[in-house]
Formats: sequence, C-alpha cells, structure tokens
Amino acid sequence: MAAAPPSTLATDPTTPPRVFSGIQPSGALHLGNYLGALRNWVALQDDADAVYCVVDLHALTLPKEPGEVARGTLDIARILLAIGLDPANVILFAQSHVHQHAELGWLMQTVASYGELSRMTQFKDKSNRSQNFISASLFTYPALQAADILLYDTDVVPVGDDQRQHIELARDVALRFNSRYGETFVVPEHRIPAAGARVMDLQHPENKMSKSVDSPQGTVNLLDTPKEIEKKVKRAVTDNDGEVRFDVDTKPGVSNLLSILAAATDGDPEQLATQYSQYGPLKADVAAALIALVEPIQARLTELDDATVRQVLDDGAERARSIAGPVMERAKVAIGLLV
Ligand code: AQP
Repeated sequence: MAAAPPSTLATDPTTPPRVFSGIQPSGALHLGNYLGALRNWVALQDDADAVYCVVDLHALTLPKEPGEVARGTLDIARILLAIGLDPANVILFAQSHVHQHAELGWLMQTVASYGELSRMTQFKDKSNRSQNFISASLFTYPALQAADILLYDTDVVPVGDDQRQHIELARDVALRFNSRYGETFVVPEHRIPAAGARVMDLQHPENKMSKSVDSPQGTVNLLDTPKEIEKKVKRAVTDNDGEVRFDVDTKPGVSNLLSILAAATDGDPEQLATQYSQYGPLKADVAAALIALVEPIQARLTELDDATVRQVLDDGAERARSIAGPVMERAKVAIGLLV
C-alpha cells in the first residue's frame, strides 16, 4: 500500500523544521567538519526535528579496504555522540542500514542530468586527485546525496560551504521531480555558518581542510593532542610582511587563522585582526582556543564504547526507516512504478 502524499509540502510553522545532514566515515574528523557543520548539528538539535546520518555508502566513492568503512562508521558515530548529539533528541544512523537511500538514489539519477553532475566541483577536485581509479559513483554520488536529504522531507541542511553546490543540486532535482511527477518532495535549504564555513588547510591555505587529502601538518583533527595542535598552528603558513589583516585574497594563511579564531570564540575575523600586531600571539591564541574546543570532546569520548554506539545506530536506523519508507513509496507511486 503506497503512503499518501502529505496534504501540504510547505513547512508548517507550528511544527519544528526537519533538519537532515550527513558525514562520511572517510578518515579522522577535522576542525573544518566541526566548525563548518557538526557544531551546527548540535546547536539545532533542541529546536528542530533532526536526523543525522553517517553516510557510509558515500565513503565508498573512493577505494577502501574491507572493514575500513565499518570501523570508520563506529568511530565517527562515537565522535558525534561525544560532541554532544543526544540520541533522545536526534535520529542518528548509518546510511546503509536504511535501504531506501540506495533505492531513491537510483530514482534521483534518473532526474539529475549528466551536465549538472559534470559541473560539480567536488567531482572535478577528487577525480583530479585520484591517480588510478575513478569510480562511476564519484560522479553520481550527488544524486544519492539528494536522495538522502529528500527521503526525510527535509527543510534545512546544515553543511559547510563546500557542500553548497550539492544542496543546490538536491533542490533542483526535487523541483524537477515535483514538476514532472506532481508534488512529492519538500524542497530543502542549506544552512551554512557565518564563521567557519570553509576552514582552509594550515599548510596550503588555498585548499580546504579535508579528510581525504594527505596533509597531516595542515589538518587539525578533533582527536589531536594539545601538543600536536600547538605545533600545527605554530607552523601554519602565513606570509612575509608581518601584518595581521583579514584579506582572504592577499593574505590567505593569516585570514584562515583569524577565521578559525573567530569561529572558535564567536568573534569577528576583521575585528580580531585589530587586536594583533604580530603573528606569534595570534597563533598562540588560535592554539589555545582550539585546545579548549577539543578537550571536552576528547574527555566525553572515553566514556563511550562500541556497544553503546552500535545500539544508538540500530535504534536510529529503525526510526529513520519509519520516515524514509513512506516517502520512498510516495516517490514510487508518483514516478509511476507498479507498487
Ligand atoms: N574545510 C572545511 N570547512 C568547513 N566545513 C567543512 N566540511 C568539510 N570540510 C570542511 C563540512 O563537513 C561536513 C562533512 O563532510 P563530508 O564528510 O561529507 O565530506 P566533505 O565535505 O567532502 O569533507 P572532507 O572532510 O573534505 O571529507 P572527504 O575528504 O572525505 O571528502 C560537510 O557538511 C562539509 O561541508
């Protein structure tokens, strides 16, 4: 029996907005993930109906060893709990545990165009970096990401700036599907933070900090020790003129440090710049702010074991299926499959 479409797809002002976002288990979580996205996940959990997902199928877009993704999924979910997600407040689950993601992902490939997917800058970046094997899934995964979002009648998607283009694609395919097959999906909006939306690599400030790029000295991980953080920040690339000024084009390294400090302390990068006349004190303050940020997360992490995390993911998958199942049925009916 197919689920009836909702009477209206407009957001009802009397119910909290549905929030959905995901993160790949593709390596150690870094400061960019936290300041760009995860911090917002936690902030939204009290006022929204939040659904968060470890997108393990997306991690397979780049080659992985057997077992690597399973371990990574537990590790990332554990950190998500340690940063403050409360399973009583949010649905937290692994993407591959809810089969509707892969199923709707296929339908989304039928409404996303080759031209649209070709324009995705993440595909261009990651395929340029891949030396040997570029999987077809690296090209099509924005369609799966659209499915992830649309399966939950999502209103708001909290992400970093690098995901802006993919969320716009999800909106475009939702609108196209609705116009071809009738009102079926809620059209989502992204929520990108004012500060920390694009944290850059400390050694290569022209590139974003990234899990899958091998730049150990340029990447601050959430599990780094205070000593490692101090060392990485101290060695962060700046420039030769010694002037502390916020100007992303001409002073990318210094501006990145100011942005990080602003995001970590709820400040403003331009205003913070006026407080420093040398790089040394700025770097010392950045390191101190980051250590203060990660210490409580690392302390909470020690209280969580695999069994607890697994239980949270199992419960989350059950709750996620109860939302995703009817939406999948709605999409199948709309597109005209025999149900
Ligand atoms: N450098 C960044 N600054 C701000 N936000 C960032 N995000 C990622 N890097 C930065 C945000 O983190 C969330 C989860 O990212 P993801 O796991 O879906 O993968 P990604 O966007 O491709 O990020 P990574 O860390 O570079 O992972 P890999 O290398 O595996 O692809 C997203 O909301 C993202 O915007």
